[in-house]
Amino acid sequence: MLKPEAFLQAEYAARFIGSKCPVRPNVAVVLGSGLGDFANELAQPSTIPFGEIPHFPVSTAIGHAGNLVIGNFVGLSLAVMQGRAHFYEGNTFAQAAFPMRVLHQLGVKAVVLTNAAGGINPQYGRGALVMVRDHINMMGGSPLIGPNDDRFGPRFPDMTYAYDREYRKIAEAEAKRLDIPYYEGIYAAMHGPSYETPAEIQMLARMGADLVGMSTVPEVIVARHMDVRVLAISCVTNMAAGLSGEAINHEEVLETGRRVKDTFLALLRAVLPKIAAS
Ligand code: CYT
Repeated sequence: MLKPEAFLQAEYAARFIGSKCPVRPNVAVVLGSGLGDFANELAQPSTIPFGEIPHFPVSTAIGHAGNLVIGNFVGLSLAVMQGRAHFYEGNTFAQAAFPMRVLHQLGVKAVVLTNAAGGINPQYGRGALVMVRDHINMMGGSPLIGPNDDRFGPRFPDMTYAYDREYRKIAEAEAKRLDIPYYEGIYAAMHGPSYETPAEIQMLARMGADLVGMSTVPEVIVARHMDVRVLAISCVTNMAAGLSGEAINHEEVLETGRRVKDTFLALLRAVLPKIAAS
């Protein structure tokens, strides 16, 4: 539910962050489960725990540090969210995506959203990197429900080009150049927190989904509401329920995230300057 006070709250949170940190970021990265180490790459970092930022939702998920880190990265001013808040943690969709509002207020025009996802497409394997081309929102709600605030964006935002084609092409070109295997796919978002059943995965497969996860979509909707450009990259941390003959556990999800960390880092290092310049 988009609350009438959200705009003022985003301004207030941005002013708080501005008081802690001299750098004005232009690009933001959100790091999913097991991928949080990228924040250590920033030079002259200012680290602010989510819990200190006014109105920020708190992330309790295991594998999420829960810090906003702002600093320099290969010549860019970058804001990195080490973890994110989810709907399944008891946040509304609008709360879960509120950090997008604050980042936009700070001057961010582009976000790179990363996540750990289950692989539905049988071509994928554990550790595969997938550039998200589109999504299917199966979470059962939207962060924009409620009176629209025209200061953020329109009542009915277009979602045709939610996942920026130019950014995706940049990411794919850089992956190719670095010899990093990648796929392009459609991400289905479920609200969780239980992993899906095999029958749900069969349903999602028939709908055309290649990946399944429990995040990202509220943030994409809110980013597009404000015309912030989006690149989303999923790491297939496990094959989805019923596809591998094994049960899914969060430890496996985190372990795969750690295993692909260096590859992911190399890709981000190559992609971020290019999307900042485009
Ligand atoms: N895996 C994951 N479903 C999965 O199978 N990381 C999220 C949702």
